[in-house]
Amino acid sequence: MTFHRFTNRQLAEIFEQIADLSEIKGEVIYKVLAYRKAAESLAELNREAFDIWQSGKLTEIPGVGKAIAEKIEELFTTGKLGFLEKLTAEVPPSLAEMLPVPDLGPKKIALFWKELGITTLQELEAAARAGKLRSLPGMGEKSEARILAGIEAYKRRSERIPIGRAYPFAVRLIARLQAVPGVQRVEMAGSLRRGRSTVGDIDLLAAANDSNAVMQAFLNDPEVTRVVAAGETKSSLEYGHGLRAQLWVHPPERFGTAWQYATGSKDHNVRLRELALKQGFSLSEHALTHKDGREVLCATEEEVYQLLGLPWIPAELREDRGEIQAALEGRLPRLIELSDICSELHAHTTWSDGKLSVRELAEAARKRGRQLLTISDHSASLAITGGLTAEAALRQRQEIRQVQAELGESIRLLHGIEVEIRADGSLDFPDEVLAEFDIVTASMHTSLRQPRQQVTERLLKAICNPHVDIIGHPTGRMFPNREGADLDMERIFQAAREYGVALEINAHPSRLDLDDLPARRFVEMGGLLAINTDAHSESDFDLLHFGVTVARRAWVTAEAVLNTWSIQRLLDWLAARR
Ligand code: DGT
Ligand code: CA
Ligand code: ZN
Repeated sequence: MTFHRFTNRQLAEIFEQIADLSEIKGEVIYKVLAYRKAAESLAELNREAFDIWQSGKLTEIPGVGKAIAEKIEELFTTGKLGFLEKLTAEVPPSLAEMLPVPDLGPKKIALFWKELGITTLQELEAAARAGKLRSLPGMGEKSEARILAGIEAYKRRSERIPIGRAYPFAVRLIARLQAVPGVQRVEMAGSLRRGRSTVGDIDLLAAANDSNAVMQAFLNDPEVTRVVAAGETKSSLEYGHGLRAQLWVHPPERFGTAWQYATGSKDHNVRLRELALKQGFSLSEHALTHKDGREVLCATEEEVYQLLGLPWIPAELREDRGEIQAALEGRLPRLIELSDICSELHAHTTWSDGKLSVRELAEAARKRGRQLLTISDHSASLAITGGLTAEAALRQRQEIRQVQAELGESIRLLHGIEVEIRADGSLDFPDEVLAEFDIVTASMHTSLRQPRQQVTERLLKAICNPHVDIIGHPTGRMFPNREGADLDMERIFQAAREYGVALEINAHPSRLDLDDLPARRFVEMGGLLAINTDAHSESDFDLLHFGVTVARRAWVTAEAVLNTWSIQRLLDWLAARR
């Protein structure tokens, strides 16, 4: 029997769609919520649901009960879902696209559909402009205008913002707000502080006794295009270039509870509030409050967690992925830190598409305290980068030796290569050429849209090559809009662990590949990671923190990351592989 291997993402989308359409249909809310919960849980799963199904354990997935498990099974066995087919025959699927529009709930969507036959956002906008909504039951001129404004806001609101854009913007904003008199501190909160690779908006939190001055400074920024909300403790803005930011201001003695709240995630906060309740507290944005009404103010987050009997939990872990349980049991990992990194294992020079010479690159790395730098230019078949031929690599090796002699012991240089994994899984250089490099990173840059089976086999072939030490940016994804290859990660991870090949977390914010969940899974299996900047210019070295943040979100300790090892240990590891 052949099965239909739906990915977790596909399954999540299916249950999300069922939730949306059931809600518009008027299904009881607990059923709608159950579908949503299942969708979320499937999307966050760090193993393929298909494999879980094959071991007969679908109902062990949080939020997956008997009814949902049966639907998943029907999808795997038949490739279809009768329930969804019936539902979409009843409720036009395009209606679901209107749900995220402000002021437009499921009830109104159903009303417009049933009364006016409206099934798309464009039709709705046209009807609102023509004044056709105001005469419907429960509607009026005002609610019609609100819906039009909601549609406009929705269209203006762009996609999630890559962290590589949001972070530097937030750093500048913080510097400006910190300079306002009376402001004690300004910090990132929300998904930005938790280090997600994309953020919905920039959340900032300021400590000040009087919010007025800092709020005014926030609002009176020439780049602001729209004030979404302006209040004493919270304001929210849009900027011309599609960024959104909100600022909370709290008195310093309440900063801890406020910062904890605003950092989220929402799910982490929900769990924490449950824990607080069990201990006779209620926890809000403003304070911990005893049952008897007495407030306990917390100036720091440490106090909040301590009062609940927990160690402070690093922001990157606050995703409700088991961190509170781990904290309760005293087994939070000692997360890797930026300062643990001493080697860069992936960087480019003018020999391919980098901007710096070997000497300049080495000096840039040394200036940032790296003790070891691998020069790893592209190999020849990646023509757009002017990659190296085997013969050019030999000349480059001479130059690296020369620069090493000039720089002495201040930094150790390795001669690496970022060898192209061709569409058929073969590498750009024959074994005898690869054997001459100190370290070999193999990467895919082209034909990423190959079918799952093919692209997985291709990468497996590279992992099994005895000369390959690291796989660079394993999926090839790029923000904002290139999806990674459709890899069977579980097989990749097993092979990489078996052959002792490290997988990269590419720190460039347009890549962040591997991302947090797969990296966590791989390390839990015993795999090794490398965190590299893939520097093509001097300033690229400063992007390393983005990669470390991904690793922290993946619960990774320094031990699992090659770049934290002493030079001797790294060289021994490489020697043992040769
Ligand atoms: P984003 O902006 O979509 O990337 O995600 P977040 O996590 O930054 O979420 P956002 O911006 O909606 O809210 C910022 C923080 O405010 C969030 O991380 C936690 C807190 N928060 C928001 N809504 C709620 C809520 O309903 N309950 C609780 N406990 N916290 C909330
Ligand atoms: Ca946010
Ligand atoms: Zn590269």
